[in-house]
Order: sequence, then C-alpha cells, then structure tokens
Amino acid sequence: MKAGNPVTMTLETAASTTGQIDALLQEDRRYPPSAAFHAAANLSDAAVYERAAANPEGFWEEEARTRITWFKPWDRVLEWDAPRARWFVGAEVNAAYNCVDRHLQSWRRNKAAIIWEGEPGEQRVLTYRDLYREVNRASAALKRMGVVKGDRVAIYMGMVPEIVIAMLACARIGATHTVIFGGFSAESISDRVNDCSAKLVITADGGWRRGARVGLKEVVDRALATCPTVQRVLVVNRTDDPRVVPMQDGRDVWWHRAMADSGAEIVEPERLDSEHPLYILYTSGTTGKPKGMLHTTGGYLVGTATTHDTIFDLKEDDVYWCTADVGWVTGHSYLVYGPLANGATCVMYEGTPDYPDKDRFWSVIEKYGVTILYTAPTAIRTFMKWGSEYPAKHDLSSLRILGTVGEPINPAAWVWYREVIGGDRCPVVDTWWMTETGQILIAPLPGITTLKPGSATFPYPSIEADVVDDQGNSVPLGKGGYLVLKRPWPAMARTIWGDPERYEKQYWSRFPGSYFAGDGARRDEEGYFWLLGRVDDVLNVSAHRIGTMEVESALVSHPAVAEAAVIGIPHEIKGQAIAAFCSLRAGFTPDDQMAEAIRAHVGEKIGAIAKPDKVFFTAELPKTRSAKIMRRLLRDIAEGKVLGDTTTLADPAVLASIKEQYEHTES
Ligand code: 6R9
Repeated sequence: MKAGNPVTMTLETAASTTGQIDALLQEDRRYPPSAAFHAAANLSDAAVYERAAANPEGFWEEEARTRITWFKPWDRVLEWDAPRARWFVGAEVNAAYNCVDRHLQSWRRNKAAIIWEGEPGEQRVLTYRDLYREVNRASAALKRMGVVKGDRVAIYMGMVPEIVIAMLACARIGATHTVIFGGFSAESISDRVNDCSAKLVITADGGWRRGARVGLKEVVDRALATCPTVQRVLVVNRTDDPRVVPMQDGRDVWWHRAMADSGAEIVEPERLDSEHPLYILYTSGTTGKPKGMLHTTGGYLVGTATTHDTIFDLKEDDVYWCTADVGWVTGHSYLVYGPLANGATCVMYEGTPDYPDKDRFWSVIEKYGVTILYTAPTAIRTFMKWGSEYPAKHDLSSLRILGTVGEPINPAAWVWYREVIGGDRCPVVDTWWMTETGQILIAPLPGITTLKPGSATFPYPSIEADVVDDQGNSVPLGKGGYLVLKRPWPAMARTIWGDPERYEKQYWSRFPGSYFAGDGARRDEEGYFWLLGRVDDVLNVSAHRIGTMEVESALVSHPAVAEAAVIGIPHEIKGQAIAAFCSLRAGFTPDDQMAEAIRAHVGEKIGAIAKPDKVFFTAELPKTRSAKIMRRLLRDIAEGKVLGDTTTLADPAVLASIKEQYEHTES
C-alpha cells in the first residue's frame, strides 16, 4: 500500500471469489415449506410483502407497537432526510428494560434467558430474573465508578455471560458500549478506545480457547498505555489464573468485588430518547482504519426483535443458539438484543467447536435440546470436512430451524447442513445483512418462502433492494450488479462515530439516495437474490470482515517491508484467505523466517484473524503508470488465470517475476 490508492471496485472480483455464479444460477433444487411448518409459522401469509411495500412506515409502526415497550410513544414513525434517519421520533425507551425487566412481569421471570457452557465444561443458567439482578448490580457498579448517560464504555471479553450483562448494564444507564472482539490486538483496542474516547473498560483476566488460557487483561494493559481517556477498568475473574493478574491501584477493580458492593441495589432504567446511541461497533472498510458504526435504540430494537421472531420463527419454548461471538454484529443483534427482547432462551458457548473433540457443537445441541441453530458457512464447511460421523454421534432431532450468516453459502454446504444437521426436515434461512444494516435485510420467511440452496431469497417485507449497474440503473433479471437499498429501515446505522461525512460518502454517494452495500448480487428469473461477495477491497475471511488496506498498513509498518499489496484468494473452508505480496527494503532477506516475522507482526498489529495465510516476496509490485497497484493482476496470478489486459502496466517484467515466484511457492 501507498497512500492515495483508489478503491478498486469490480464485479469480476466478487464473482471470481465466490466461484461459478453461473453454475449457482442453474441450481434447480427447491425446498418449499412443509404443510405443517407453514401452518404453524409465525408469519405464513405472503400478503405481508405487499402490505409492507404499500405502507412501510405503517408496517414498522405496528411491529414497534406490539413488540417493544415504550416509556413514551413516538410523535412520528420516521424522519427521513437521506441519509439521515430518525425512527420513532420523540419516543422514550430503554433496551435493557426491554430485554430484561419487562419479562419479569410474566411467567418468563423464571425462564432461562442464557444457558451458558464454558469450554472446560462448566454450565450456568441465568433466568430472566437472575439477569435482572446481575444487570442492576453491574449498572450500580458502573455508576459508582463515574459512568454517566452518554459516556462510552469499551468491553473486551470472551464469550461469558458477563459480556451480555455488561452490555445491558451500559444500555440501562444510557452509556454507549463498544464491544471489541477478544481476538483483537492491543493496538486495535487502543485505536477503538481512543476513537470513541471511552471512559471505562470492562474486561476479563482471560478466557478459555482450545483447552488453553488466553490472556485478556494483559492485552488491555498494553493498550491502555496509550489511552488517556480511560479512568477505570473492571476485570471479570474468568480463569482463576494462578499467576497474579496485575491490578493497577486506583484504576482496576475486580468485577466480583464491585458486584458484591452493589448488593441488591436496583438502578432505574434511564428513559432514553429513541435515537439515543446504544452502541458503536467498529468494522473494516476500504481504508486503513476501521469505522465505528453507530446504532441507536428504538429502531434497532424494533428491527432486531421483529426479524429475529419472524425469520427464525421463534416459539416460546425454543432453545436458540447463535454461535457468533458477541464481538461481531451478529452477536449484538441476534445473540443479545433481538432474542432477549423477544424473551428467548439463548445458548451461549465459550470455546472452539473442536474441543475436546470435533463433535462439541453437536454435543451442546443434544445436551440442551437446541431447536434453532444460527452459524456461519465457514463453520459448516469445516464440519463437512471433519465428516458426518461427528454429528452422527448425537441426537439432533430437537433442531427445527437452521440459519446462516456472514458470507455467501455454496449450495453443497447448504444441502449438507440441511440433510446432515437438519435431518432433511429443517428449513435453512440464509440471512444477508451487515454491521451497517443492524438487522437482517434479505432472507427467507421459513413458513412462506420456497428455498433455493445458496440464495438468501428475498428482501424482508418493506425492504426495497435492487441490483444496479455503474450508472445506478436496475439491471435485468439474471444479470449481475451492485446491491443497493432504496428505503430506510429501523435498525440501520445512523452514522460513523465522529465522521458523518465519511458515512455519507461511503454508503450514500455512489448511488445518490440509495444505500450502497459494497456487495455484488444477481437476481434470477424468479427474482431470487444471489449474493456474490464484496466488490470493494474488503475481504471476508471465515465470515470476518477484514480491510485489505488495514492489513497493508500493518504490513508496511514492519521495518523490513517497503511496499505491500493484499488480496483475497478463494479458500475451501474460510471462503477467502489472505495473500500478501511484499517488497522488502534493502538489506533484508526474503526467506521463510522473514515471512513468519511479517505474519506475526500483522497478528500483533491487528489480531490473529488478519494474519496473511501466504506471504510472497517480490522486488516490486505491479503498478499502473499512475502508480496504482494492480490488485486484479495479483489475483489473476493467485488464481492461475491467463492474465488480462496488462497494457497499462508500468513495467511488465515485474509481473513475470511475481508470477514465477508465486508458482514456485505454490509447488
Ligand atoms: C452480518 C455480517 C457484512 C458482509 C456483507 C457480505 C457478507 C453477510 C451474507 C453475506 C452473502 C449472506 N455477508 N451475510 N454474503 N450471504 N447471507 O456478517 O456483518 O461482518 O458487517 O459483514 O458479509 O459481503 O457485506 P459484517
């Protein structure tokens, strides 16, 4: 990377990374809902699509009225001055009240809210009443530590119930949380903490992963050396680490001590404006720094609760398991806010799927009688590779709905999921959405939609999606183009924290008045949507978004690296893998040791998920005469394709030398 590289945006990129789209469109298997499923479905009347299209605001107003409890009703459903949206204007609401307190008024008070399993095997069940007590105590602790409405609180923890309690405690008092995925590095933490000027950090001593303790507090300590705004740190004791976790006097407090100090204190939920900032979640884009997507309260609750109920066909006695980490948006919307607002029983698992053996997920499903499973295609492909003998060891007959999210799912994985995990009886709902959208926007309604393996099917009622060409004109059915959304929806991000201009430019300027998702898509002859992957420089590795520019900035910050370019290459399990092409400064040797050092450096800078799978050394990178790195050519080399047009290349010899090196490394 060198400063000023423009964003490359091509549909070929998208199609080539997702494989043969034409073959996809010849997919002719159809799965209509069974008569029994249709009859019992929460939504079974296809007229909902027309009704919502005719009156989208009326549609959401009805959902808001029936699903969410408001302290004060709205004056207007929507104020829309593109791209600025305000939903349920003038209303007052509290997310924690909706996710916890109100369930205490019914028999749900003793319903399991969270069934948690630690990786080493411990179990904890928190009923809604337990959750109420814990959230209140945590809210009281935050207040004592000086957190007030409007402050930002960063949360860096593994998958333990305290992460949910911490989020809800913030929401209760009107503090805005930013959850930072537990795999991110110290530098990634400080970037995020500083960007939103967080006042307090909630973390844990560590967590369990694949049988080993992973330190978290020590990473936070390193991060906080450069975070002047952080005054206090709350530390959950998760691993009982016999080594002493250093606690900084006056700054660090053990969570359990703070909770004990709170006693049985009850903290009234703040009456917050519907547009009060609920959370900031950082996500990768096309520049070197992730952007903090800001989500607000009222619309977000309506959007997530509604879609969670209808797309997963949630019943009161369901046992719902979303396997996503709370550090990503899927965890926010469909492990915490949507399901808890709906009073669901949620399974939460701390560790990896292969510990102690490759049947851990299936053992969790059997043990708790999971009925709804929501996971990522990359996980499904991994399970396929491990073999059907692992699920075969367990009784999975409790399952009735399967969901996927995070990346396009190939039909083979879809069918395997349905047949092997779902016993050929469970609908598979492929749900397309983004950190920015907050809620699912394209997905089947399982009681209505005839499913096609590999297609996310249709936009949710009221959502107007289109596939357009470079000029913003709708393309005919069967043709590829850019996915855009033409109307606002309640859980949409409101802006990028601290950078409203970037928000406008990034999402709303390419096709004025429409939201540009950054994904390629096609509709088939029946109007089904097929998502083709990203068309910009955003990679999707194991369903995690990583910006090529972010990785490139990390690479060039290594003292040996002069220049670097990063591309995604197709990967059987991960969807995409990261390949880095680096040229070294004089005096450094391009060998295996150097490649390893560079990979480790990226791990340090961003986190292990961003480490390139492959590092290639090259004397120079292929560039146009105006000095833009030609990533397309690097991709072609990586995919072993015949090279495209290279007439704009400044030095064609560079290409031959990279190609030779690549082939050499490959063999
Ligand atoms: C929820 C989430 C968003 C990007 C998005 C797209 C890809 C997500 C998908 C899908 C095809 C699906 N994506 N779901 N592609 N089919 N069902 O993943 O958010 O981490 O922000 O990623 O993920 O490319 O643009 P996020």
